[in-house]
Amino acid sequence: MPETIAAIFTPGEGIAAILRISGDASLEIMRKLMSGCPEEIEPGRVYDGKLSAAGQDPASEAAGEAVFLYLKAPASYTGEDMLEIQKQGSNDALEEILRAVLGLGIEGVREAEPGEFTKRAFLNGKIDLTQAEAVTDIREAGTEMSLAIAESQIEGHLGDTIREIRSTLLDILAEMAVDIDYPESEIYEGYEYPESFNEDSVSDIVNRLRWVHSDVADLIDTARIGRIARDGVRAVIAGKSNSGKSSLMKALLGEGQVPVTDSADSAGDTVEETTSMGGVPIVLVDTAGLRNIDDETEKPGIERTILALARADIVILVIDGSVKLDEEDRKILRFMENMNSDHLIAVINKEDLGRTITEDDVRSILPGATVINTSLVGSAAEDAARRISEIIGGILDLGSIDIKETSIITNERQLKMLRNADMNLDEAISMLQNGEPMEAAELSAHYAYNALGTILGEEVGDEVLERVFGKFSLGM
Ligand SMILES: Nc1nc2c(ncn2[C@@H]2O[C@H](COP(=O)(O)OP(=O)(O)OP(=O)(O)O)[C@@H](O)[C@H]2O)c(=O)[nH]1
Ligand SMILES: [Mg+2]
Repeated sequence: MPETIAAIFTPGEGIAAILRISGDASLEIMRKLMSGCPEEIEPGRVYDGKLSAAGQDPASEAAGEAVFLYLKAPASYTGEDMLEIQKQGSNDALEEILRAVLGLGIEGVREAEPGEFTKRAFLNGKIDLTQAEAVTDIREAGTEMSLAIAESQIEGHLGDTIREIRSTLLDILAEMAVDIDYPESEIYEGYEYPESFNEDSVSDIVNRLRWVHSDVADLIDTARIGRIARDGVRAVIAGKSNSGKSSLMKALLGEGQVPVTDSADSAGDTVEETTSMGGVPIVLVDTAGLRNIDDETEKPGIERTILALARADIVILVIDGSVKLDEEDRKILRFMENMNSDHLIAVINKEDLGRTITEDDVRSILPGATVINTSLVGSAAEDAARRISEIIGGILDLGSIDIKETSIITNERQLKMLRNADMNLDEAISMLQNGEPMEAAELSAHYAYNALGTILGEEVGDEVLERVFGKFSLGM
Protein backbone atom coordinates (compact mmCIF):
# COMPACT_ATOMS: atom_id res chain seq x y z
CA MET A 1 0.00 0.00 0.00
CA PRO A 2 1.49 3.36 -0.96
CA GLU A 3 2.19 5.72 1.86
CA THR A 4 -0.07 8.65 2.50
CA ILE A 5 1.71 11.93 1.94
CA ALA A 6 1.05 15.39 3.31
CA ALA A 7 2.43 18.83 2.53
CA ILE A 8 1.41 22.46 2.42
CA PHE A 9 0.68 23.69 -1.07
CA THR A 10 0.88 27.37 -1.91
CA PRO A 11 -0.85 27.78 -5.27
CA GLY A 12 0.57 31.23 -5.88
CA GLU A 13 1.05 34.67 -4.50
CA GLY A 14 -2.07 35.95 -2.81
CA ILE A 15 -3.82 32.59 -3.03
CA ALA A 16 -4.59 30.82 0.23
CA ALA A 17 -2.36 27.87 1.02
CA ILE A 18 -3.85 24.44 1.63
CA LEU A 19 -2.70 21.35 3.41
CA ARG A 20 -2.76 18.57 0.86
CA ILE A 21 -2.98 14.94 1.82
CA SER A 22 -2.96 12.07 -0.66
CA GLY A 23 -3.30 8.38 -0.09
CA ASP A 24 -5.51 5.73 1.45
CA ALA A 25 -5.34 7.20 4.94
CA SER A 26 -6.97 10.48 3.84
CA LEU A 27 -10.41 9.59 5.14
CA GLU A 28 -9.09 8.28 8.43
CA ILE A 29 -7.13 11.49 8.90
CA MET A 30 -10.26 13.55 8.35
CA ARG A 31 -12.19 11.49 10.87
CA LYS A 32 -9.51 11.89 13.49
CA LEU A 33 -8.79 15.52 12.84
CA MET A 34 -12.24 17.02 12.54
CA SER A 35 -14.26 17.06 15.72
CA GLY A 36 -17.87 16.06 15.15
CA CYS A 37 -16.98 14.58 11.80
CA PRO A 38 -20.14 13.14 10.22
CA GLU A 39 -20.48 9.39 9.82
CA GLU A 40 -21.00 9.71 6.07
CA ILE A 41 -18.49 11.91 4.32
CA GLU A 42 -19.51 13.03 0.87
CA PRO A 43 -16.58 13.28 -1.55
CA GLY A 44 -16.24 16.71 -3.13
CA ARG A 45 -18.26 18.41 -0.41
CA VAL A 46 -16.75 21.20 1.64
CA TYR A 47 -17.11 20.68 5.41
CA ASP A 48 -16.66 23.38 8.01
CA GLY A 49 -15.36 21.92 11.17
CA LYS A 50 -13.25 22.32 14.25
CA LEU A 51 -9.91 20.68 14.57
CA SER A 52 -9.90 18.11 17.27
CA ALA A 53 -6.40 16.74 17.28
CA ALA A 54 -4.66 20.04 16.70
CA GLY A 55 -5.34 23.38 18.20
CA GLN A 56 -7.25 22.37 21.29
CA ASP A 57 -5.37 25.05 23.05
CA PRO A 58 -7.37 28.20 22.24
CA ALA A 59 -4.15 30.18 21.99
CA SER A 60 -2.87 27.86 19.28
CA GLU A 61 -2.58 29.09 15.71
CA ALA A 62 -4.56 26.09 14.57
CA ALA A 63 -7.44 26.74 16.94
CA GLY A 64 -10.89 27.33 15.58
CA GLU A 65 -12.61 26.56 12.31
CA ALA A 66 -11.06 24.89 9.33
CA VAL A 67 -12.43 23.74 5.99
CA PHE A 68 -12.16 20.11 4.94
CA LEU A 69 -12.54 18.68 1.47
CA TYR A 70 -12.33 14.97 0.82
CA LEU A 71 -11.89 13.67 -2.74
CA LYS A 72 -12.33 10.04 -3.60
CA ALA A 73 -9.99 8.17 -5.92
CA PRO A 74 -9.69 8.40 -8.86
CA ALA A 75 -11.45 11.79 -9.01
CA SER A 76 -8.63 13.83 -7.52
CA TYR A 77 -5.42 15.54 -8.63
CA THR A 78 -3.26 12.55 -7.78
CA GLY A 79 -5.82 9.93 -8.68
CA GLU A 80 -5.75 8.74 -5.06
CA ASP A 81 -7.96 9.53 -2.09
CA MET A 82 -7.15 13.08 -1.10
CA LEU A 83 -7.92 15.41 1.75
CA GLU A 84 -7.48 19.16 1.56
CA ILE A 85 -7.59 21.38 4.61
CA GLN A 86 -7.81 25.14 4.51
CA LYS A 87 -7.50 27.45 7.43
CA GLN A 88 -8.02 31.15 7.64
CA GLY A 89 -5.02 33.04 8.84
CA SER A 90 -1.32 32.47 8.70
CA ASN A 91 0.56 29.52 7.31
CA ASP A 92 1.73 28.76 10.84
CA ALA A 93 -1.71 27.29 11.47
CA LEU A 94 -1.32 24.93 8.53
CA GLU A 95 2.16 23.97 9.72
CA GLU A 96 0.67 23.09 13.07
CA ILE A 97 -2.07 21.03 11.46
CA LEU A 98 0.52 19.25 9.33
CA ARG A 99 2.44 18.31 12.45
CA ALA A 100 -0.79 17.09 14.00
CA VAL A 101 -1.51 14.92 10.94
CA LEU A 102 1.95 13.38 11.13
CA GLY A 103 1.46 12.87 14.85
CA LEU A 104 -1.84 11.02 14.61
CA GLY A 105 -0.03 7.72 14.74
CA ILE A 106 -1.53 6.40 11.50
CA GLU A 107 0.83 3.98 9.83
CA GLY A 108 2.40 5.03 6.55
CA VAL A 109 1.65 8.71 6.83
CA ARG A 110 4.60 10.95 6.12
CA GLU A 111 5.57 14.35 4.76
CA ALA A 112 5.58 14.57 0.96
CA GLU A 113 8.69 15.17 -1.09
CA PRO A 114 8.74 18.13 -3.49
CA GLY A 115 6.73 17.26 -6.60
CA GLU A 116 5.38 14.05 -5.14
CA PHE A 117 1.71 14.91 -5.67
CA THR A 118 2.23 15.63 -9.35
CA LYS A 119 4.50 12.61 -9.68
CA ARG A 120 1.70 10.43 -8.30
CA ALA A 121 -0.75 12.09 -10.70
CA PHE A 122 1.62 11.13 -13.51
CA LEU A 123 2.25 7.59 -12.28
CA ASN A 124 -1.49 7.06 -11.84
CA GLY A 125 -2.13 8.16 -15.41
CA LYS A 126 -4.03 11.34 -14.50
CA ILE A 127 -1.64 13.48 -16.54
CA ASP A 128 1.15 12.86 -19.03
CA LEU A 129 4.70 14.06 -18.59
CA THR A 130 4.20 17.17 -20.74
CA GLN A 131 1.41 18.23 -18.39
CA ALA A 132 3.60 17.57 -15.37
CA GLU A 133 6.36 19.67 -16.90
CA ALA A 134 3.89 22.49 -17.49
CA VAL A 135 3.13 22.60 -13.75
CA THR A 136 6.58 24.02 -13.07
CA ASP A 137 6.60 26.01 -16.31
CA ILE A 138 3.60 27.97 -15.04
CA ARG A 139 5.50 28.94 -11.92
CA GLU A 140 8.58 29.93 -13.84
CA ALA A 141 6.76 31.75 -16.64
CA GLY A 142 8.36 35.17 -16.81
CA THR A 143 6.21 36.47 -19.63
CA GLU A 144 2.55 36.49 -20.56
CA MET A 145 3.39 34.44 -23.61
CA SER A 146 5.20 31.68 -21.75
CA LEU A 147 2.38 31.56 -19.21
CA ALA A 148 -0.15 31.09 -22.02
CA ILE A 149 1.92 28.27 -23.49
CA ALA A 150 2.28 26.55 -20.12
CA GLU A 151 -1.47 26.84 -19.53
CA SER A 152 -2.22 25.29 -22.89
CA GLN A 153 0.27 22.51 -22.17
CA ILE A 154 -1.24 21.79 -18.78
CA GLU A 155 -4.57 21.32 -20.49
CA GLY A 156 -2.93 18.64 -22.56
CA HIS A 157 -2.69 20.26 -26.01
CA LEU A 158 0.87 19.17 -26.62
CA GLY A 159 0.19 15.68 -25.28
CA ASP A 160 -2.81 15.38 -27.61
CA THR A 161 -0.76 16.43 -30.61
CA ILE A 162 1.92 13.86 -29.79
CA ARG A 163 -0.70 11.16 -29.23
CA GLU A 164 -2.28 11.90 -32.62
CA ILE A 165 1.06 11.67 -34.40
CA ARG A 166 1.85 8.46 -32.58
CA SER A 167 -1.44 6.84 -33.41
CA THR A 168 -0.93 7.59 -37.12
CA LEU A 169 2.55 6.16 -36.86
CA LEU A 170 1.23 3.06 -35.11
CA ASP A 171 -1.09 2.38 -38.06
CA ILE A 172 1.86 2.62 -40.42
CA LEU A 173 3.95 0.35 -38.20
CA ALA A 174 1.17 -2.22 -38.30
CA GLU A 175 1.13 -2.05 -42.05
CA MET A 176 4.90 -2.37 -42.21
CA ALA A 177 4.66 -5.46 -40.04
CA VAL A 178 2.13 -6.99 -42.40
CA ASP A 179 4.52 -6.33 -45.22
CA ILE A 180 7.29 -8.06 -43.33
CA ASP A 181 5.27 -11.09 -42.32
CA TYR A 182 3.55 -11.66 -45.65
CA PRO A 183 5.64 -10.46 -48.52
CA GLU A 184 3.79 -10.52 -51.83
CA SER A 185 2.30 -13.82 -53.00
CA GLU A 186 2.56 -15.39 -49.58
CA ILE A 187 -0.32 -13.48 -48.05
CA TYR A 188 -3.03 -15.83 -49.16
CA GLU A 189 -1.95 -18.94 -50.90
CA GLY A 190 -3.44 -19.23 -54.34
CA TYR A 191 -4.69 -15.64 -54.49
CA GLU A 192 -3.44 -13.74 -57.50
CA TYR A 193 -2.17 -10.36 -56.36
CA PRO A 194 -1.49 -7.71 -58.94
CA GLU A 195 2.19 -7.70 -59.69
CA SER A 196 2.73 -4.19 -58.38
CA PHE A 197 1.20 -4.95 -54.99
CA ASN A 198 4.38 -4.78 -53.00
CA GLU A 199 5.79 -1.73 -54.68
CA ASP A 200 2.55 0.15 -54.22
CA SER A 201 2.35 -0.65 -50.59
CA VAL A 202 5.94 0.46 -50.05
CA SER A 203 5.38 3.78 -51.73
CA ASP A 204 2.18 4.20 -49.77
CA ILE A 205 4.09 3.59 -46.56
CA VAL A 206 6.75 6.08 -47.62
CA ASN A 207 4.11 8.71 -48.28
CA ARG A 208 2.44 8.18 -44.99
CA LEU A 209 5.76 8.25 -43.13
CA ARG A 210 6.46 11.55 -44.86
CA TRP A 211 3.28 13.00 -43.40
CA VAL A 212 4.25 11.93 -39.92
CA HIS A 213 7.74 13.24 -40.50
CA SER A 214 6.43 16.64 -41.50
CA ASP A 215 4.17 16.77 -38.43
CA VAL A 216 7.20 16.12 -36.26
CA ALA A 217 9.23 18.72 -38.13
CA ASP A 218 6.45 21.27 -37.64
CA LEU A 219 6.53 20.65 -33.90
CA ILE A 220 10.30 21.06 -33.84
CA ASP A 221 9.86 24.40 -35.59
CA THR A 222 7.66 25.63 -32.77
CA ALA A 223 10.66 25.48 -30.44
CA ARG A 224 11.65 28.83 -31.93
CA ILE A 225 8.42 30.32 -30.58
CA GLY A 226 8.98 28.54 -27.29
CA ARG A 227 12.37 30.14 -26.96
CA ILE A 228 11.00 33.58 -27.83
CA ALA A 229 8.27 33.12 -25.23
CA ARG A 230 10.81 32.21 -22.57
CA ASP A 231 13.74 34.47 -23.34
CA GLY A 232 12.16 37.15 -25.49
CA VAL A 233 13.34 38.36 -28.85
CA ARG A 234 16.67 40.14 -28.65
CA ALA A 235 16.47 43.32 -30.66
CA VAL A 236 19.83 45.07 -30.66
CA ILE A 237 19.98 48.77 -31.44
CA ALA A 238 23.29 49.63 -33.08
CA GLY A 239 24.73 52.63 -34.85
CA LYS A 240 27.36 55.24 -34.52
CA SER A 241 27.63 57.64 -31.62
CA ASN A 242 24.98 60.29 -31.40
CA SER A 243 22.85 58.74 -34.16
CA GLY A 244 19.85 58.40 -31.82
CA LYS A 245 20.07 54.83 -30.50
CA SER A 246 19.08 55.72 -26.96
CA SER A 247 16.33 57.99 -28.26
CA LEU A 248 14.96 55.06 -30.23
CA MET A 249 15.17 52.75 -27.25
CA LYS A 250 13.27 55.33 -25.24
CA ALA A 251 10.61 55.60 -27.94
CA LEU A 252 10.23 51.83 -28.19
CA LEU A 253 9.88 51.47 -24.44
CA GLY A 254 7.41 54.29 -24.26
CA GLU A 255 8.42 57.43 -22.40
CA GLY A 256 9.25 57.22 -18.73
CA GLN A 257 10.72 53.77 -18.90
CA VAL A 258 14.17 54.91 -19.87
CA PRO A 259 16.69 53.36 -17.52
CA VAL A 260 18.46 55.92 -15.40
CA THR A 261 21.82 54.32 -16.06
CA ASP A 262 21.59 55.38 -19.67
CA SER A 263 23.08 58.65 -20.77
CA ALA A 264 24.15 60.04 -24.10
CA ASP A 265 27.80 59.75 -23.27
CA SER A 266 27.69 56.40 -21.50
CA ALA A 267 30.27 55.12 -23.93
CA GLY A 268 30.84 51.42 -23.69
CA ASP A 269 27.65 50.42 -21.94
CA THR A 270 25.02 48.13 -23.34
CA VAL A 271 21.68 48.61 -21.68
CA GLU A 272 18.98 45.96 -21.71
CA GLU A 273 15.31 46.57 -21.13
CA THR A 274 12.42 44.19 -21.65
CA THR A 275 9.19 45.30 -23.20
CA SER A 276 6.39 43.59 -25.03
CA MET A 277 5.12 44.07 -28.55
CA GLY A 278 1.76 42.51 -29.25
CA GLY A 279 2.25 40.12 -26.33
CA VAL A 280 5.68 39.04 -27.51
CA PRO A 281 8.49 39.73 -25.04
CA ILE A 282 11.21 41.86 -26.60
CA VAL A 283 14.58 42.46 -25.01
CA LEU A 284 15.83 45.77 -26.33
CA VAL A 285 19.58 46.21 -26.20
CA ASP A 286 21.05 49.69 -26.55
CA THR A 287 24.70 49.49 -27.55
CA ALA A 288 27.62 51.87 -27.72
CA GLY A 289 28.81 53.25 -31.02
CA LEU A 290 32.09 52.10 -32.54
CA ARG A 291 33.70 55.50 -32.60
CA ASN A 292 37.34 54.82 -32.04
CA ILE A 293 37.74 51.20 -32.79
CA ASP A 294 41.49 51.46 -32.14
CA ASP A 295 41.12 53.33 -28.86
CA GLU A 296 42.06 51.00 -25.99
CA THR A 297 39.67 52.61 -23.52
CA GLU A 298 36.71 52.00 -25.81
CA LYS A 299 37.64 48.43 -26.53
CA PRO A 300 35.49 46.72 -23.86
CA GLY A 301 32.45 48.66 -25.02
CA ILE A 302 33.10 47.75 -28.63
CA GLU A 303 33.51 44.11 -27.69
CA ARG A 304 30.19 44.22 -25.86
CA THR A 305 28.55 45.72 -28.93
CA ILE A 306 29.97 43.02 -31.18
CA LEU A 307 28.86 40.34 -28.75
CA ALA A 308 25.38 41.82 -28.58
CA LEU A 309 25.18 41.85 -32.37
CA ALA A 310 26.21 38.21 -32.52
CA ARG A 311 23.40 37.26 -30.14
CA ALA A 312 20.77 39.43 -31.79
CA ASP A 313 17.56 38.06 -33.27
CA ILE A 314 16.88 41.43 -34.83
CA VAL A 315 19.23 44.33 -35.41
CA ILE A 316 18.00 47.89 -35.60
CA LEU A 317 20.65 50.05 -37.19
CA VAL A 318 20.31 53.75 -36.49
CA ILE A 319 21.91 56.10 -39.01
CA ASP A 320 22.10 59.86 -38.65
CA GLY A 321 20.73 60.84 -42.05
CA SER A 322 21.56 64.50 -41.63
CA VAL A 323 25.31 64.00 -41.97
CA LYS A 324 27.41 62.12 -44.50
CA LEU A 325 28.28 58.50 -43.87
CA ASP A 326 31.62 58.47 -42.09
CA GLU A 327 34.21 55.90 -41.13
CA GLU A 328 32.28 54.86 -38.02
CA ASP A 329 29.11 54.22 -40.06
CA ARG A 330 31.10 52.17 -42.49
CA LYS A 331 32.65 50.07 -39.74
CA ILE A 332 29.23 49.26 -38.41
CA LEU A 333 27.81 48.64 -41.86
CA ARG A 334 30.58 46.15 -42.50
CA PHE A 335 29.35 44.15 -39.50
CA MET A 336 25.84 44.25 -40.87
CA GLU A 337 26.78 42.96 -44.28
CA ASN A 338 27.20 39.44 -42.95
CA MET A 339 23.89 39.48 -41.14
CA ASN A 340 20.67 37.89 -42.20
CA SER A 341 19.18 40.96 -43.86
CA ASP A 342 15.65 39.69 -43.21
CA HIS A 343 16.28 40.51 -39.59
CA LEU A 344 17.78 43.90 -40.19
CA ILE A 345 15.95 47.20 -39.84
CA ALA A 346 17.77 50.37 -40.88
CA VAL A 347 16.42 53.55 -39.36
CA ILE A 348 17.58 56.71 -41.09
CA ASN A 349 17.13 59.24 -38.32
CA LYS A 350 17.05 63.02 -37.85
CA GLU A 351 14.84 63.73 -40.84
CA ASP A 352 14.02 67.09 -39.23
CA LEU A 353 17.61 68.23 -39.76
CA GLY A 354 17.52 67.63 -43.51
CA ARG A 355 18.92 64.78 -45.54
CA THR A 356 22.33 63.89 -46.88
CA ILE A 357 21.66 60.14 -46.84
CA THR A 358 18.78 58.61 -48.77
CA GLU A 359 17.00 55.28 -48.42
CA ASP A 360 18.60 54.19 -51.67
CA ASP A 361 22.07 54.89 -50.29
CA VAL A 362 21.36 52.52 -47.43
CA ARG A 363 19.68 49.91 -49.62
CA SER A 364 22.68 49.82 -51.91
CA ILE A 365 24.83 48.82 -48.95
CA LEU A 366 22.29 46.61 -47.18
CA PRO A 367 20.05 45.10 -49.79
CA GLY A 368 17.19 43.22 -48.16
CA ALA A 369 17.09 45.32 -45.01
CA THR A 370 13.86 47.09 -44.15
CA VAL A 371 14.63 50.81 -44.35
CA ILE A 372 12.62 53.55 -42.73
CA ASN A 373 13.02 57.30 -42.65
CA THR A 374 12.17 59.09 -39.45
CA SER A 375 13.12 61.44 -36.73
CA LEU A 376 13.04 60.69 -33.07
CA VAL A 377 12.12 64.05 -31.63
CA GLY A 378 8.62 65.03 -30.58
CA SER A 379 5.64 63.12 -31.85
CA ALA A 380 7.62 61.59 -34.71
CA ALA A 381 9.25 59.28 -32.16
CA GLU A 382 5.94 57.61 -31.34
CA ASP A 383 5.21 57.10 -34.99
CA ALA A 384 8.66 55.60 -35.55
CA ALA A 385 8.19 53.23 -32.61
CA ARG A 386 4.86 52.08 -33.97
CA ARG A 387 6.30 51.43 -37.44
CA ILE A 388 9.27 49.54 -36.03
CA SER A 389 6.99 47.43 -33.82
CA GLU A 390 5.01 46.49 -36.92
CA ILE A 391 8.14 45.58 -38.82
CA ILE A 392 9.36 43.42 -35.91
CA GLY A 393 5.94 41.76 -35.79
CA GLY A 394 6.28 40.99 -39.49
CA ILE A 395 9.78 39.58 -39.09
CA LEU A 396 8.72 37.30 -36.25
CA ASP A 397 5.62 36.25 -38.15
CA LEU A 398 3.76 35.21 -35.02
CA GLY A 399 0.56 36.99 -35.92
CA SER A 400 -1.31 33.93 -37.08
CA ILE A 401 -0.39 31.75 -34.13
CA ASP A 402 -3.06 31.15 -31.54
CA ILE A 403 -1.02 30.13 -28.53
CA LYS A 404 -3.98 28.60 -26.74
CA GLU A 405 -4.71 26.31 -29.65
CA THR A 406 -1.18 25.46 -30.74
CA SER A 407 1.29 22.99 -29.37
CA ILE A 408 4.54 24.78 -28.72
CA ILE A 409 7.75 23.15 -27.62
CA THR A 410 9.36 24.97 -24.72
CA ASN A 411 11.37 22.25 -23.16
CA GLU A 412 14.79 20.80 -24.05
CA ARG A 413 13.82 17.25 -23.14
CA GLN A 414 10.84 17.33 -25.46
CA LEU A 415 12.86 18.90 -28.23
CA LYS A 416 15.58 16.28 -27.93
CA MET A 417 13.07 13.46 -28.25
CA LEU A 418 11.40 15.12 -31.23
CA ARG A 419 14.77 15.43 -32.94
CA ASN A 420 15.35 11.75 -32.25
CA ALA A 421 11.98 10.88 -33.81
CA ASP A 422 12.70 13.17 -36.74
CA MET A 423 16.05 11.49 -37.41
CA ASN A 424 14.63 7.98 -37.21
CA LEU A 425 11.68 8.78 -39.47
CA ASP A 426 14.07 10.32 -41.94
CA GLU A 427 16.11 7.15 -41.83
CA ALA A 428 13.10 4.88 -42.29
CA ILE A 429 11.97 6.87 -45.32
CA SER A 430 15.34 6.84 -47.05
CA MET A 431 15.78 3.13 -46.34
CA LEU A 432 12.53 2.33 -48.09
CA GLN A 433 13.40 4.66 -50.93
CA ASN A 434 16.72 2.88 -51.35
CA GLY A 435 15.02 -0.48 -51.51
CA GLU A 436 16.38 -1.64 -48.18
CA PRO A 437 14.45 -4.32 -46.32
CA MET A 438 11.20 -3.41 -44.62
CA GLU A 439 12.48 -4.87 -41.33
CA ALA A 440 15.23 -2.25 -41.10
CA ALA A 441 12.89 0.62 -41.92
CA GLU A 442 10.34 -0.70 -39.47
CA LEU A 443 12.92 -0.69 -36.71
CA SER A 444 13.77 2.96 -37.31
CA ALA A 445 10.11 3.92 -37.43
CA HIS A 446 9.65 2.06 -34.20
CA TYR A 447 12.44 4.03 -32.55
CA ALA A 448 10.65 7.19 -33.63
CA TYR A 449 7.45 5.85 -32.09
CA ASN A 450 9.24 5.19 -28.82
CA ALA A 451 10.90 8.61 -28.80
CA LEU A 452 7.48 10.25 -29.14
CA GLY A 453 6.24 8.08 -26.29
CA THR A 454 9.08 9.29 -24.11
CA ILE A 455 7.78 12.84 -24.50
CA LEU A 456 4.53 11.69 -22.90
CA GLY A 457 6.48 9.88 -20.22
CA GLU A 458 6.06 6.34 -21.49
CA GLU A 459 8.87 3.99 -20.61
CA VAL A 460 10.98 6.72 -19.09
CA GLY A 461 13.46 5.76 -16.41
CA ASP A 462 13.75 7.09 -12.88
CA GLU A 463 16.51 9.37 -14.01
CA VAL A 464 14.19 11.33 -16.28
CA LEU A 465 11.49 11.47 -13.63
CA GLU A 466 13.98 12.69 -11.08
CA ARG A 467 15.07 15.43 -13.42
CA VAL A 468 11.51 16.50 -14.17
CA PHE A 469 10.14 16.32 -10.63
CA GLY A 470 13.34 17.57 -9.03
CA LYS A 471 12.35 21.07 -10.15
CA PHE A 472 9.14 21.04 -8.15
CA SER A 473 8.43 22.78 -4.87
CA LEU A 474 6.91 21.23 -1.81
CA GLY A 475 3.22 20.50 -1.97
CA MET A 476 3.11 20.37 -5.76
N1 LIG B 1 17.20 66.89 -34.25
C1 LIG B 1 17.18 65.64 -33.87
N2 LIG B 1 17.90 65.25 -32.83
C2 LIG B 1 17.87 63.95 -32.48
C3 LIG B 1 17.06 63.01 -33.14
N3 LIG B 1 17.25 61.80 -32.57
C4 LIG B 1 18.10 62.00 -31.56
N4 LIG B 1 18.50 63.28 -31.49
C5 LIG B 1 19.41 63.91 -30.55
O1 LIG B 1 20.70 63.41 -30.82
C6 LIG B 1 21.46 63.30 -29.60
C7 LIG B 1 21.98 61.88 -29.45
O2 LIG B 1 20.89 61.03 -29.29
P1 LIG B 1 21.03 59.66 -28.52
O3 LIG B 1 19.73 58.99 -28.63
O4 LIG B 1 21.61 59.85 -27.19
O5 LIG B 1 22.10 58.98 -29.46
P2 LIG B 1 22.95 57.67 -29.20
O6 LIG B 1 23.07 56.99 -30.50
O7 LIG B 1 22.36 56.89 -28.10
O8 LIG B 1 24.35 58.22 -28.77
P3 LIG B 1 25.53 57.46 -28.00
O9 LIG B 1 24.91 56.68 -26.88
O10 LIG B 1 26.43 58.52 -27.53
O11 LIG B 1 26.20 56.58 -28.99
C8 LIG B 1 20.52 63.72 -28.49
O12 LIG B 1 20.75 65.01 -28.16
C9 LIG B 1 19.15 63.54 -29.11
O13 LIG B 1 18.21 64.39 -28.56
C10 LIG B 1 16.30 63.46 -34.28
O14 LIG B 1 15.58 62.74 -34.94
N5 LIG B 1 16.39 64.77 -34.59
MG1 LIG C 1 23.13 56.17 -26.28
